[in-house]
Amino acid sequence: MLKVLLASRNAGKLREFSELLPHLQFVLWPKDAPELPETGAFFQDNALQKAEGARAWWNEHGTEPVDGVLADDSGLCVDALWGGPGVLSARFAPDLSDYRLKNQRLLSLLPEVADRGARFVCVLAYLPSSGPPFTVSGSVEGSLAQEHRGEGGFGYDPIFIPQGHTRTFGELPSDIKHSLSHRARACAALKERLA
Ligand code: ITT
Repeated sequence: MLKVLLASRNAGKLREFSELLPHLQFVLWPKDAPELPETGAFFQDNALQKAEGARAWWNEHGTEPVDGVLADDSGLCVDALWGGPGVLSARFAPDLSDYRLKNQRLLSLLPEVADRGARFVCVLAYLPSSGPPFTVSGSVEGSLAQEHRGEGGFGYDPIFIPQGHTRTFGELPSDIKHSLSHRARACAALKERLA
């Protein structure tokens, strides 16, 4: 079983990775480790930057050897907001800590008649202990709900309705999210590359 350092502090992502990639043994990013910078303009840049930052820190401070380092950069891209908040999804509305309020703020930015099209995007960067790094990605098309609906998932899930459904990711069971989400698709591509 590959032992992989998961360079993320997002509890929602951690839960999904353990469900989507049960054949990997994850080593979690320690609580006392530094915040990993993500200053790029694209998901791919940020995923690689986080993975490289994590590997450099782990090489010096790590407590056990790992076979690889995995980082995820993801976000919600809204058509009527020119693709925003996109790579800035984690930093949207920094004055609000509660996602119910963040989601209301985001929805309030859309004019009533606006196109509600949106997609979730996920880029994973993998750095093997030997061999070249690579990235894989996944996305899911959908639309924005009129209001925050459901308590499942995390982040923007309660305002995102995947194409072909009427319920938000916050309302749908996690196995449905895992059958079509941006992260599930990126994880399927990662699995194929690691095989
Ligand atoms: P790490 O960098 O530690 O992994 P982060 O939360 O800062 O955690 P990102 O920079 O990739 O991660 O930000 C992605 C944001 O997009 C995340 O904070 C959520 O708000 C949102 N997001 C990503 N995937 C999501 C999903 O599956 N469901 C709901 N929201 C999601």
